Amino acid sequence: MIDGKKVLFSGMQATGNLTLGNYLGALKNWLTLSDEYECFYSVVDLHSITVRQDPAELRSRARKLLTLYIAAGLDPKKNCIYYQSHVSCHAELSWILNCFTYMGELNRMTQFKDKSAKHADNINAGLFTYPVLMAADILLYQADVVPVGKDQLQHLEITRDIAQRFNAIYGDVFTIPEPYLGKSGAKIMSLQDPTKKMSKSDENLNASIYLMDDKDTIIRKFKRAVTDSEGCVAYNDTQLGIHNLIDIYSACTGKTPEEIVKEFDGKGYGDFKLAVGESVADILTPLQARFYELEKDKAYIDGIIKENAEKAGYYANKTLRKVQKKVGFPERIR
Ligand code: ATP
Ligand code: LTN
Repeated sequence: MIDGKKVLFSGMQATGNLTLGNYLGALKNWLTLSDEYECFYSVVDLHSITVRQDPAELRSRARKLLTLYIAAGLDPKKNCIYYQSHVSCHAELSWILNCFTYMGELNRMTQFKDKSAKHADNINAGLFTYPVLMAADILLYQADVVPVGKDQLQHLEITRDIAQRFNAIYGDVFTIPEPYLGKSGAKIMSLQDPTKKMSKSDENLNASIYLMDDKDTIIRKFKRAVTDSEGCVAYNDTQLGIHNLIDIYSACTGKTPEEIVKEFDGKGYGDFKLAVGESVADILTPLQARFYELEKDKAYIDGIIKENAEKAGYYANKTLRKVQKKVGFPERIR
């Protein structure tokens, strides 16, 4: 608890350009939770170097991501928006938690298996202990809830196991976090293959809507979206492409799938796709305008970065000092 409020932690990696999936599945949920909780939203750059990065590009993407958090509507005065690498407690707690995590547990992580298959030439120890760093992120702030997509549930589970193991030995040190899975837009699928999730690392640029795509590009990508030959807008498990478009339209307009099916009764896919594209552009255009405005104001963004790193550092330090004491490190002499 901070000032009587429960604590929320979440983060995103600055790898690749954010997609509509990231926005509807993650960022949009963050916005709705930001009044109820004391929120920490991190740009998790320590995690990013588990795969090779170009240094200049990583720095630039990380700043863009941090700016996007604000452009998407997160108030940086109320939400602690910061770079993970600016708070060294993350790495320090991660080391300690490594000593309370078993190889066998980490071996089971599906993300590790997927990523090591994808980066077979660089299966580094950081990729293996990635979930421990994630546990450190969450536990440092004594987070009660962690909004994540389904793909991260396994990492949340290991975070809870590590915390419970630590608490069983040393007493109630860590809050045990709960995952938070949003309702609408839980999983946005690829526009080119509706059995696959929309992903920022998809090589097919038509498969994903990027948050920075202009209106014409958005409309064009929706026009090309893979559907089926049924020819009617219906919400079922066989018309996967249309199902996905209904989910997107619903998330952007607040209309229910039933209302949408009624709205497009008797109309062709062309009309529907155009409406979906327009509803997405209506959300992304103002977000982009805010982003470009913010990006110009270097001093303002720098101020936020500094202030929030200090705020995050204050809370993170409190937990880290407690943990260091519990495990038996000597007290600091002041
Ligand atoms: P990558 O393509 O590199 O695997 P990603 O697009 O899956 O990346 P992440 O950085 O792993 O993005 O995820 C950031 C957040 O966005 C997570 O909470 C994740 O669950 C959510 N997210 C990512 N893709 C989607 C999607 N298609 N639908 C809903 N949520 C998503
Ligand atoms: N692994 C997450 C990003 C992430 C995160 C976290 C999410 C790192 N640390 C702590 C929630 C809480 C991802 O790839 N989406």
